[in-house]
Amino acid sequence: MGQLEALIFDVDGTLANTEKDAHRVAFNRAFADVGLTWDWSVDLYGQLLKVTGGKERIRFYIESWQPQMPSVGDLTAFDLTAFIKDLHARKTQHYCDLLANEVLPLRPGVRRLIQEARDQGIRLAIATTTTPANVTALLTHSLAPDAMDWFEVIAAGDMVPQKKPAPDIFFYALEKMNLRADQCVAFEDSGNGWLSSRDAGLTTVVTVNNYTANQDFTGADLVLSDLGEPDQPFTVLAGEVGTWPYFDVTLAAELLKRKSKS
Ligand code: XBP
Ligand code: MG
Repeated sequence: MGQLEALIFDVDGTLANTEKDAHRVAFNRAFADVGLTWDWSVDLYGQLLKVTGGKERIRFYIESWQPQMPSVGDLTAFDLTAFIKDLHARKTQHYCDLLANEVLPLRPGVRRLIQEARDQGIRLAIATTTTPANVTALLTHSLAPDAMDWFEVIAAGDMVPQKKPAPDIFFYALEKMNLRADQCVAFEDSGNGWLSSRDAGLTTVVTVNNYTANQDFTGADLVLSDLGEPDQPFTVLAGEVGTWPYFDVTLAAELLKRKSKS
């Protein structure tokens, strides 16, 4: 079992609560652009989140909620793919505009932990199913203008054939960093994300949110309300942290050490 070398972060739901107020809103704006009356409510979006990836989510919605939509039902499989691709490109533009215009706050402890890792020479990476442009928008506007340079690898979207819950995106990030799973700690917020990091062999810390609090994280190394801050301790939902009030680099290293002994 290795020494801690890197932290690998999921983006949506982990760095910030992007789904309800940003991705969902952007999807609805894209639908309106092309004259569709589809409205993804907060509740419906919660159901749709079981499918990762925006294009895949739109397809799942059409198949399950709009099966007889004539303009879609008459299309060939190729045309449906092109229709979804166009809709999704509009959604990505809306998402990036939204994050540029109203800054979405990072979740508790995220900025502190990233800064601490940088100060201690711990390497940083991103592993997400979202589109690369969305990662740039969030990191640049919500973390720091030069934050893209802080991450050695940004593994995102269609860079791998299979999105989460498949482990491919984490394997991709590990390969690019030339690291083994036992040298890294991953941060996730969802059941799909946890399955992905687990199957990549990564020690995983889950920080839940409103959409994911009731999902199954059996086997995760730690399940927390959030990363916590010195004046705003986390709540531990599963796992053992002793007296640690908030998540820091030392606790990440401790989790790897514990695993090597088990
Ligand atoms: C995040 C997602 C993403 C976004 C949409 O999952 O599922 O698909 O909702 O992004 P995770 P795109 O946090 O597990 O990576 O529309 O750009 O695909
Ligand atoms: Mg996520």
